[in-house]
Amino acid sequence: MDDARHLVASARKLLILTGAGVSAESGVPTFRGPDGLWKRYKPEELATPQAFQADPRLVWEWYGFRRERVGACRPNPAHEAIARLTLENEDARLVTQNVDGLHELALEEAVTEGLCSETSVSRAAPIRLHGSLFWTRCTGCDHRTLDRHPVDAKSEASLPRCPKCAALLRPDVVWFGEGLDPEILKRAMEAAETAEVCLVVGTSALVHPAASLPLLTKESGGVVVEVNTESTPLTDVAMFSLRGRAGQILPRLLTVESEP
Ligand code: BJW
Ligand code: ZN
Repeated sequence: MDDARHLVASARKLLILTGAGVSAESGVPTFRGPDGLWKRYKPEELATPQAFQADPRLVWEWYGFRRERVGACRPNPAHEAIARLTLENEDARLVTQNVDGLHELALEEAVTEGLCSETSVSRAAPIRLHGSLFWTRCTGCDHRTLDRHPVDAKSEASLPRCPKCAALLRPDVVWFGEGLDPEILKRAMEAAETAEVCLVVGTSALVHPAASLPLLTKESGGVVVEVNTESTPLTDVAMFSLRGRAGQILPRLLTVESEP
């Protein structure tokens, strides 16, 4: 832990890549853990454009359920430690696969507590690889909107529709087989290529291109540090792999102790 803490603290450029495990202690179910299943469906069966085309009501029901569940969750000490670090360190970047908005909430709470200004919050905002649970986009036109309302998924007729063209709205997230926003991916890849340390937290590292970002850091001469309750395909690539809960490890890992 001490060696990893010194390494992270000494990095001039730091990339933090997070996955569902960082929100597990907030009560957000991970995708592939024991509580990752919803009804009898695996996330891989619902998070696809094919599933939405075949049964938009079912897919919206799942997203409505997740919106409600995530809407009641609060950031945990891992989100808070990351928010503090990215607010204090201009050369730290946060890239997240999560769609739950808890990193953003931790930043907003830091402003409310007077720990930082609105300007530093926009600089520290996470690069969201897979979109957001609380945004929708139209399947027929370019309309996109923030939407925190409960979803009425009783029937196909009650699903949310576009105010501009009346086509079905869909969650503004990236499903399997869909390309990531090229501009967002470019920013994430640049951050990975220039990072001296890539700190990977709470991801199974199975989903690409997100899981390839730490490899970019390594190929560019940087090092990888992993925090996870279990080993992953990145464990062998990492210089340090810290086994345990993000909410317990990150506050210790990211706290710079002042010299006596
Ligand atoms: C804790 C903890 C605690 C628990 N503390 N840790 C290269 C190789 C092979 C395949 C591909 C490839 N490149 C692309 C692909 C295909 C595909 C893919 O990756 N497939 C693999 C699964 C085989 N990728 C795609 O399709 C991507 N698109 C793409 O590449 O497009 C290319 C293209 C170009 C041009 C035209 C068309 C296409 C898109 C991927 C989108 C992923 N979307 C989802 C759903 C988002 C919306 C939603 O939320 O509903 O994103 S799937 C789901 O997985 C979600 C997550 O962000 C993502 C990653 O999951 P994550 O975060 O790792 O969670 P878990 O549950 O897997 O892991 C949790 C971890 O936490 C575990 O390790 C625990 O141990 C740990 N943990 N508690 C610390 N307290
Ligand atoms: Zn529309």
